Amino acid sequence: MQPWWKKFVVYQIYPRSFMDANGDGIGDLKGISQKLNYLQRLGVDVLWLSPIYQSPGDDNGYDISDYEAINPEFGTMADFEELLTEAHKRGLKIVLDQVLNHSSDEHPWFQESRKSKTNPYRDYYIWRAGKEGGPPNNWGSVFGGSAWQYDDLSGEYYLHSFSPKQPDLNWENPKLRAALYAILRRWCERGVDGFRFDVITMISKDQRFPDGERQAGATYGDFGPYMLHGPRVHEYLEEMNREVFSHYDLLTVGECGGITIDNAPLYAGLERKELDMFFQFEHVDTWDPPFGKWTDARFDFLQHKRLFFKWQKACAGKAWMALFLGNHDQPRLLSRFGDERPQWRERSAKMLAMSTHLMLGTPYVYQGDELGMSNAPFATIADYRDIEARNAWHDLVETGQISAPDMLRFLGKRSRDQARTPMQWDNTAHAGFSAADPWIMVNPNYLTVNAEEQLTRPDSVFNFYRRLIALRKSEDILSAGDLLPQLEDDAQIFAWQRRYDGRVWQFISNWSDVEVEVPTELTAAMGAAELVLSNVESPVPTSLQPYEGTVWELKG
Ligand code: TEU
Ligand code: CA
Repeated sequence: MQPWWKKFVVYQIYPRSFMDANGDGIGDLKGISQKLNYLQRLGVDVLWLSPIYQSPGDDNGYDISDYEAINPEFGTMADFEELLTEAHKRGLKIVLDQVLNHSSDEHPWFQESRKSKTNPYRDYYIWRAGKEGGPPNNWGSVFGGSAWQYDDLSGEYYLHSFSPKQPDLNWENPKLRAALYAILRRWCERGVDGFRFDVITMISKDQRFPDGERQAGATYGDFGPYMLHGPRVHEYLEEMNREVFSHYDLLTVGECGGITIDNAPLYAGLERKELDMFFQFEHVDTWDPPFGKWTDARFDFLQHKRLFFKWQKACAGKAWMALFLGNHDQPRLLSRFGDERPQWRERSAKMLAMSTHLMLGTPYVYQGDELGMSNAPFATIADYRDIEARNAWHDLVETGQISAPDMLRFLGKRSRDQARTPMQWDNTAHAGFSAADPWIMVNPNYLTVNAEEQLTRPDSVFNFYRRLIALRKSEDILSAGDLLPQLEDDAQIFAWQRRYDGRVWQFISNWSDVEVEVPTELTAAMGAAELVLSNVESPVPTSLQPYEGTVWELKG
């Protein structure tokens, strides 16, 4: 029997921006409960909630100060229990986000750890003496600045891969690991159905802590080789599996930045006992010179296609992959890979949905993508809320490296806040998200792009997602069939076949805004093909309209 999650679709909720029930401008757990019928209607099976725990909010909840308390902004444990019960009644599973690479500096463990070099919690974190009047090595943090913070209470530095308010936990310490596993077990006992593990590829550090390679002109060195896929990461995951996962029926997915086709079968191998599936980020973490992610360059279609085919081939029969084009750390997928212009908005949103849901793996829908939500017109840096955007402004604009207009353009294309604007429920004030001014601006296009309008319109993006999700339930070919890449060098068409049990499905899609002919190598087999699903009216197998996506069953 296949594990249940192979036929399932996961929906990611960013609680701050999903639905505000108590009118304080911040989404909350009661808000999610109110929208369960909507999610059930969409047909998704699993809800992954971005962190809901107590947190000072330096990184919107990815800085946890109590792994077992609910953030009061989101509600109470009773609200969580009600959400869990109501979700389960509707056949919806709940997967929690676990941030175990680091905690908040306000976590009691860290508060203790700081106190002295001999405190019993000292080794819950990574402390080192400085070198030559500076930090222990040259590593830079993901959010800018050094990855080490000096703490004068004990005269040592602690490691923080992200913000200084997110000290890295020391997985070398068996007591720390046991404490984390106990936390996970208690959530399982409460009835949660799985976990998404934040930056899980980073939990094991090279204990030599050497300097990292420094790009020309850069202030800091790269910690990558010493922190990604560190020496003990698989040992830890096997241990966590043995201590926690093996006792429950769970879905576990790793946020596996930097994962490669060689180590993916270790992290999420079908025969391994680590994680069920992994996220890879090669198609979204694209870097352009000279400022890395801060660029307004359009994505490269051929590169995008080749890397998905690479991953699909590498996973076949070996590992299981999570499929996605956007999440809470990325701009809106429609703005990035599709076309926002009114004539193409809905069609390209549907085509992108097909290209994800018709692959082999488990599709993830990020909240609002099922409506074709797009990037917001943030006008000034004051409109941005995210620590990454604000730090980058400080590091790059205030130092004169990038002009303000250029940086605003780059942020408009790449900032994480693009995915964090409130869900667009209807065309009333604040898009029906809240009775108050939301914590971050609403995209003004909510007047036309909203759930209420789409629920009743048969050809809406929402109803197209519904059909696509239903297809995965009714047709084993999508969850179990092989995937055969086609036209690997074609600059506009993304096409593949799925094959299972003697049946063949042909998917073809046009990623450009001009009509294209379908090459004869594909049309030759399409003679008696029967249409399964399309995003255009009256599709013909020999040519594709702009942003057309169609899937056919081949006969004979
Ligand atoms: O993200 C890990 C991560 O390194 C990136 O997604 C990063 O935030 C992005 O590339 C910056 O451009 C996870 C969470 O998903 C993210 O929200 C957190 O900020 C981060 O970990 C720290 O917990
Ligand atoms: Ca609220």
